[in-house]
Amino acid sequence: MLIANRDAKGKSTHLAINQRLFDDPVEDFPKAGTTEIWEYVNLSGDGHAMHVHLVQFHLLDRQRLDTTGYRAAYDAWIAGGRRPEARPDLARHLRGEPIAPGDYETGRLDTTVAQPGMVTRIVLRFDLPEGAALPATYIQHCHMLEHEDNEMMRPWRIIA
Ligand SMILES: [Cu+2]
Repeated sequence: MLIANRDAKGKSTHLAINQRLFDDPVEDFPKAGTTEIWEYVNLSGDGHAMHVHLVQFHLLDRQRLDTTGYRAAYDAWIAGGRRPEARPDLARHLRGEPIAPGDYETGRLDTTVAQPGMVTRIVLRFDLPEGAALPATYIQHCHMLEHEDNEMMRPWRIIA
């Protein structure tokens, strides 16, 4: 999940996840019952308190990245039509080794800080509440009010 300013002026409250707005079509379809690693790639200058509804997760690690290079590659990918096979390779932009979570953030979480200039990796299992029907829509968002109210929120659609 890319966290970045979405306007040319770079307003710190005008951020987006994957350069999409909340009401844009769902693009992420985890399968119910699967365990997945998701990455928050924070290209903005601030930390963001990323919060996931209905699923608790563990913080796996964080790793620095070359934000300028990755932003250029990502913007070029968007300009080229977001073809899945042409998605920029995040691994090429990573810098240094993964950094383990702090002692205070090793338990089950529903919120973690995506630090600026870093990839923050979380591990989550997409379990469904008893009796829930598929497909189900789960939400993730930044918990800073000015951000979540300015579209820094995206759905996941959980499928069978
Ligand atoms: Cu935020």
